[in-house]
Amino acid sequence: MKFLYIFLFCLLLSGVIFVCVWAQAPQKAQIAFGSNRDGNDEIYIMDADGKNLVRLTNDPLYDTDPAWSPDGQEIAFQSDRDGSFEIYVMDADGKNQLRLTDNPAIDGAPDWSPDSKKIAFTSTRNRNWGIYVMDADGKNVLNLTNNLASDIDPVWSPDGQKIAFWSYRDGNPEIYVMDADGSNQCNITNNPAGDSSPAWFDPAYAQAISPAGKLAVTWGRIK
Ligand SMILES: [Ca+2]
Ligand SMILES: [Ca+2]
Ligand SMILES: [Ca+2]
Repeated sequence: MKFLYIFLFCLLLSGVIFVCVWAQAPQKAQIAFGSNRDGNDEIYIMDADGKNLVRLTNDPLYDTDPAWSPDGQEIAFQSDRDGSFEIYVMDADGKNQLRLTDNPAIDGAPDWSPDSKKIAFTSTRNRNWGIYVMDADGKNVLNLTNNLASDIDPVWSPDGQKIAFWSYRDGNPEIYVMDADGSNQCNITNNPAGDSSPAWFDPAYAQAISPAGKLAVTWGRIK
């Protein structure tokens, strides 16, 4: 009888392991990009080797600047299909295209938080370019920068704690970092030349999200 229980327990455990590993199995690498190859700007995806090209948007106006949610489920982008540049989101296969912003100003440059729950973006809705953040469903829009100079191109840090951007507030383009709630805005370049287009890299985070690392963590937790 004890043998039977051990056998059933092992059977159950192997099932749990299979489900967990299957759920964590890395998806194939894909690239989203913008192109006007079909007559106007549209969003496309393809495999990392350029194969299996699929067009996701199909309207006569601009659809640009795709940003894949870190969980791989959705793609945010900007479009002026409704008259003003707004931020939209769609499933990664192009279905369920949904407008998140609704404002006569220009809204663009979406960037997802690492947990896929928020989107940072740039907007001209308050006199000039500023950095804003909203929930992934478009609710709770918050202005994180509010000054007379332009603040643009927010990029979320891999740990979700900070947002980098660039700003003209000190007389020439500089790279700034702030907390994700907009506090502690700090000029980290501070020189008379133009400094722009920040991009994050965090080695600890890169290891944590690599497919091999993910699998190892999963197995380690089950054991
Ligand atoms: Ca289009
Ligand atoms: Ca708008
Ligand atoms: Ca500078």
